[in-house]
Amino acid sequence: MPITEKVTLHALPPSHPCKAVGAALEYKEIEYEWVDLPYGEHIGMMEEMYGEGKTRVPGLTIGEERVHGSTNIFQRIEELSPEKPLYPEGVADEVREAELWAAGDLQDFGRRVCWGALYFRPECLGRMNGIDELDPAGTDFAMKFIRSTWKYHNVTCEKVAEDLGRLPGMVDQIDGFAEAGLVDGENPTAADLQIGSTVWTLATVGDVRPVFEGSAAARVAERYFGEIPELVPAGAFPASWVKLRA
Ligand SMILES: N[C@@H](CCC(=O)N[C@@H](CS)C(=O)NCC(=O)O)C(=O)O
Repeated sequence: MPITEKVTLHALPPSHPCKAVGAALEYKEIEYEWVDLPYGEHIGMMEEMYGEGKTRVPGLTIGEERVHGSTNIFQRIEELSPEKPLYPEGVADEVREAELWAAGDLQDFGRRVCWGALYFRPECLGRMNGIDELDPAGTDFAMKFIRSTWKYHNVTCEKVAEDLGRLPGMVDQIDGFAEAGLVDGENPTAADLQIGSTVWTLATVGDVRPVFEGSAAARVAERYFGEIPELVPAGAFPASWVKLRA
């Protein structure tokens, strides 16, 4: 049964789970409006729409219905629009498990590595909006903002170095998902879209791009989210932190 009610995705522009939801709606051919909320004000606006404590994006309204969080949204649109399944028969539970991992562990990892790299190259913060290099005043602002993200996401150099050490294993794990038929097949699964959107974001960091080379993770990121620009040039992290795949 096609969805006939108005569908609106409440998002923040660089958010990887929002991009995953957008890609799922497009794949399902569900017409929707993407609404970017103003950063900062998004907290109150989200709570007003989705309920107390639901401050983060994405949220999806389907007529009067409110669905909060990417994994709830994926599940709901699958129920409402089961054609072109995101959880294919036979591997549905395994796909869901891989999706939950991607929306949890991998997503957080993406935040720490990206904000981690930008700390060392704050003048690159505008690149996601097409500004190649911020001017000195812009860089002052960027430094303050990036420091606030470190505090918010509990980023430390110790954690980032540990994350970078774990990354080759995570890329291998995604190759394992591909071998098990959970991702990188003919049609996208929920796991493809959740993994792909975070890997796309991660691979904008020049230092970690080589870790993805030739992997299923890189293939799904590019296939579903397009060519990956280098937003933070290689050399941001101390070289000894970066580990390649064996
Ligand atoms: N795992 C959740 C994560 C939601 C989340 O952390 N969203 C971020 C954007 S990627 C957000 O709203 N950040 C702003 C904030 O925390 O206030 C999901 O997939 O829905």
